[in-house]
Amino acid sequence: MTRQSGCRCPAPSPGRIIASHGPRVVVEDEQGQRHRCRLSGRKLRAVCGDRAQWRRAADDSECLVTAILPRENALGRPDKRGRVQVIAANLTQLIAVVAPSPPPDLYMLDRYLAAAALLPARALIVLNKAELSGEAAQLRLALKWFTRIGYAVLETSAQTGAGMEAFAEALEPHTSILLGQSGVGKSSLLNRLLPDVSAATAEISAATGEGRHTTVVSVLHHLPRGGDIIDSPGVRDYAPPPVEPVDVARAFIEFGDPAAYCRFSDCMHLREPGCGVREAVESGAVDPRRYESYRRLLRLMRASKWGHS
Ligand SMILES: Nc1nc2c(ncn2[C@@H]2O[C@H](COP(=O)(O)OP(=O)(O)O)[C@@H](O)[C@H]2O)c(=O)[nH]1
Ligand SMILES: [Mg+2]
Ligand SMILES: [Zn+2]
Repeated sequence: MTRQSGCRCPAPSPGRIIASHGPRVVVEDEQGQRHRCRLSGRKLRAVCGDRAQWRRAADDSECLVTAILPRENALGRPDKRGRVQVIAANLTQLIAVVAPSPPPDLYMLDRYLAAAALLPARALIVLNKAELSGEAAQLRLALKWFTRIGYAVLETSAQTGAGMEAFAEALEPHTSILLGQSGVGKSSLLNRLLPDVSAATAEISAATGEGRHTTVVSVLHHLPRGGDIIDSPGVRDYAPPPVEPVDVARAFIEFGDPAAYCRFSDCMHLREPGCGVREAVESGAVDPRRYESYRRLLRLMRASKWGHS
């Protein structure tokens, strides 16, 4: 016996956070059993996707999360006070959903992809409402640039079900999160993947004591074909987390090769002489819109209270 004879506390075992609402969480153990838990200790913070240690309290009255294991990565967003609020942890894939309506915002798409590059996690672009072929034509053309620089693009229709097989396959080996402007069809896609998603969400939310307010609880769902998806209300107007201005260039993956030709190793690709990235923009190898997007994001990071200039 390694435990002290006076303590009747059961030993902690490993689990994963599948729902969180403040100090109330739901942990799934290694056998797939779910336990309603309280975070022990004021400093503990847990989000969906976290790996945790948990145990029953000595009097068996409740379960306690005693530790959060180190995170592989964490997706965060600045809150109103400029502090980073973590939305989900241990993600391997960010899915940026775009659609012909509402009018697509490619600068926002760049920011989702930037967040994926910095996490780091795989990025997948999903063009939903693809059955609206006329309206989708222009967006499809714009997305060719993203394919060219190495991003995976899938077309789906949550309405007709087209493309859902390939989408489910792309989700299989990953823990993913859906990002995208309001109205692009994130909830509809999730419903296609998991027809009983609202029932599952309500059940898990009830376990966190938030039964009625299912829209405020983040939930990790297991997909029938394999893979997990985190459904979080916290990503509606998602903006990428604070990054150092030098990190912004890293978030634009196609700048990597031309940046090797910059005269200065700390080139910010703005007005410096001998800039490989600006030359690539002039020669057409880098999309001028993406370069403009880089400058906008850099300005945003410098102006924001979270940026460091
Ligand atoms: N035509 C079409 N409409 C869709 C498709 N997917 C979702 N919608 C509609 O788009 C609107 C917004 O969808 P919703 O799933 O709520 O988007 P969310 O805000 O991203 O969660 C709803 O009226 C859906 O019925 C699709 O593939 N094709
Ligand atoms: Mg929605
Ligand atoms: Zn440069």
